[in-house]
Amino acid sequence: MQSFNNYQFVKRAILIFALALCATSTEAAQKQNATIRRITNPSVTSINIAPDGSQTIGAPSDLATAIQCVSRHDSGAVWAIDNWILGNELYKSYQDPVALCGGAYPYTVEAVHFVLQIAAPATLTIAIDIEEVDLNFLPGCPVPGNMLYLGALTDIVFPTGGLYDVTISLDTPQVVDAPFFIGFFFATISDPAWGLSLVTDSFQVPCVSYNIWDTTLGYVDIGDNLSVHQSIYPTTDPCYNSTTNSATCFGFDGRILLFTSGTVSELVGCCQVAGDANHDGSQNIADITFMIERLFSGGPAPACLDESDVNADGATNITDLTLMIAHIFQGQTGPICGTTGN
Ligand SMILES: [Ca+2]
Ligand SMILES: [Ca+2]
Repeated sequence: MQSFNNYQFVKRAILIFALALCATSTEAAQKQNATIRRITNPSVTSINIAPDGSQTIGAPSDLATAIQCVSRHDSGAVWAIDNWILGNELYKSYQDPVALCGGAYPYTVEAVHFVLQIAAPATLTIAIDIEEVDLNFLPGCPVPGNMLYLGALTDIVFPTGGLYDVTISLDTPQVVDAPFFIGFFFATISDPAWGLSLVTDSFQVPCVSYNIWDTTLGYVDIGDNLSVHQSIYPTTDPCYNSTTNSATCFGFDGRILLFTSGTVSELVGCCQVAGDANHDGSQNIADITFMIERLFSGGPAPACLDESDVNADGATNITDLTLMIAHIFQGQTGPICGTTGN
């Protein structure tokens, strides 16, 4: 354990040292070159990084369904922000998978996912991290707080230009008891020839996506970056030109495509409507659909497990589904509130 702690300390020291090297004026000036492009008909290549750092390339897939990820939010349009990633900087994303998917904390973080677009082959060195939420630093706006997990620096090989969905599995799954931040650190200094682009969706939400490239500016909220915007740009307009499909400043219209996947806990001892598997207050065929998806397709966890345990035997399985089908379609007696929480 002692050697592990020392290892973690050294890695953190490297990150802090790297950030300290950032130069405020130079980096801010480079950010002024950022432009925004709409990515249409994205063809995505999946890159999976195992805990040992080994890399596997998957088949191209649709961005919205590329991975089973409980915190994913990229159902809208996708934007590439060019000339923004400099390297030697941090990107962060607020995560509340329980609010998104139901269930309860604690939540076990198993992998971190992010999307990048690149114009040419490149190798990037990246580390992923998890932080607590700090609610005191900026009133009304959560920012990353104490670090909970810091992965090893990992080389990711992008074999050719394209849109990449990168999955990095944690070497040890991390259990969190509340919303949290995840992030990645670009150790590599970006080469303009790579055409490396940050990717966002089209839902502008403040206090969710952050970038930090120097310690003076601190965290820059890319969903509400007015103060930084005004400091380095002559106008506050988003500057996006729909005719030319381009922009001359960073009116970032979305959240960084930076997600986590893992497992929510299931609520117990909470039954209000027996058989109300989807916890919407009524008992009907939608609950059967919910149970089928949960049992056979990796669907979301029920908000209240006892409402899915319709034969009250303390377990949720196909027997409960069978009973619900018989009840809804054949009028069979039941269901009753489950006992998983007792
Ligand atoms: Ca229901
Ligand atoms: Ca049962």
